[in-house]
Amino acid sequence: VIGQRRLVVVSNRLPVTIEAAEDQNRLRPSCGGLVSALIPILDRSGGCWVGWTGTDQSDLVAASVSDWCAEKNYSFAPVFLNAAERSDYYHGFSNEIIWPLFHGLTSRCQFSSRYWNAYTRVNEKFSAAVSRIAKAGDFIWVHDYHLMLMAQSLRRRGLRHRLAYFHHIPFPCPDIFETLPWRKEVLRALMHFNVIGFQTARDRRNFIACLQHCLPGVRVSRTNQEDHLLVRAGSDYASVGTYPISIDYEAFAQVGLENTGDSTASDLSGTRVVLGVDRLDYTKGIPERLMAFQELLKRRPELRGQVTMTQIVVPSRETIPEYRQLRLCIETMVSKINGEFSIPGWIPIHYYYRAFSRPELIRFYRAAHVAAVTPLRDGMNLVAKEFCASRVDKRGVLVLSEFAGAADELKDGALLVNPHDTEALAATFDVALQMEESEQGARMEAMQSHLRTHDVFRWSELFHADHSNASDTSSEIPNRNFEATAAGSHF
Ligand code: ADQ
Repeated sequence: VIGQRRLVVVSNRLPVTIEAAEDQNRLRPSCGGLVSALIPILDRSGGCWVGWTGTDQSDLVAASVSDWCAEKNYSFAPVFLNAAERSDYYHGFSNEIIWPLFHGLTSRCQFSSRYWNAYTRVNEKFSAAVSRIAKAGDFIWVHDYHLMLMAQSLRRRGLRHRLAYFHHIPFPCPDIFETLPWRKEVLRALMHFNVIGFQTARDRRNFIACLQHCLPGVRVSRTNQEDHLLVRAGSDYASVGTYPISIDYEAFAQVGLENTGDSTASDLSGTRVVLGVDRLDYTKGIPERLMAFQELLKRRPELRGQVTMTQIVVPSRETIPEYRQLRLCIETMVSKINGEFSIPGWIPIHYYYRAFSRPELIRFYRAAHVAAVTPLRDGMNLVAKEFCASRVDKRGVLVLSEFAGAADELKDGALLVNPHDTEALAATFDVALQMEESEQGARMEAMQSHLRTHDVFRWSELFHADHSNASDTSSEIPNRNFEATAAGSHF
């Protein structure tokens, strides 16, 4: 319950991964930013999570996911997808169109109307699942780009709840967004939500600019909150705001304290460690980072034997050929660099391709001298925040891509870099490795003091408060000074 309302989270996947066996399914928690952020909220407030099981229709799976919740504060409402839906809605529209397009990588997009048709059908399917479980007064909170059409289809089903949407990934500028053949349909559907949240002011500005560019007649009005606007498109009104997502800060800080003095991971080799922790994805800039580390070893031969890179990759989207190719590319690079630079007793890159538990990840964070969080583009990036929260010793340097949403909040403490600039990235690793402890402490304190007060619970409370205040109908909108905005007006 959030406020007085039951929380209903809707996202593409449930937060569990199911490994099917003949007579029994094994379930384990999924890894990824959305799950990391929402689980602490559901743990605390209870509620219901509507999402795909990752499987076809199955009674056995339905029973397993319900068993999983038996000791939890929340329940699951499973959605099942068949092979065609998985291929065209998930692999196709979501992962081959929206994901690359919204990260600015248009050349990777495979536009197809078959994908679009499947996307609309699956959004309907999710709406049917929500309609089945929705009760009056629920706080229905839809998450991410897989489900941008949901409010429209819920309205068609007659649902009258206020509906909230949070967009976890970047929102592109009009020059990129306009290449989407279904640009108007997507924007019109989004405008059926009452509250729409973005990670950064830049994403929110891009969304408004896309509305102005693609939907003539859109009106925008400022509110008394700096980062919030009220938008009108036809008879639809939405409050559009910036809500940078965060982490359960104390959970990372406390595990860190329990582990003080525990020297695992990198300390084994006695070298200084540059750490990367990423989901397998081409947006995370892993090959670019490896290249920069190689450049550092070339440029500063005296660091050989002194510095190690630990790169952890959690498997993701493994059934998609592009992701399998990326894995191969990373593993080939790791092996080439290790082949070229290893000396007896020292290997330059320690590479792990698997998921770790929270305490294990925290040990890696604590043992690192430098965290290299260098995505080519990222909605937020929670690894950057988790690293800072784990550093109860106030040591360690965050090297952060200027294209991660987290850069907005952490720019005073992190060393910001352009991940495409190999030489600059190598030089930044060098600066980070040489940084005095006093400067490390001051920078870490600046980041921690922000994160301590801007944790994931605050994020959810702010969203909920705005959802509660949002207007249901146009008659509730106060007499505002809506600006008949031409494309190019800045908000
Ligand atoms: P992701 O792209 O999944 O999230 P991110 O925010 O970095 O990216 O979250 C990754 C999560 O996975 C972290 O919580 C991390 O601890 C976990 N993780 C990574 N490697 C792991 C491993 N080997 N074992 C276990 N856990 C691992 C999307 C957007 C982001 C946005 C989030 C939340 O792409 O930009 O920050 O949603 O909105």
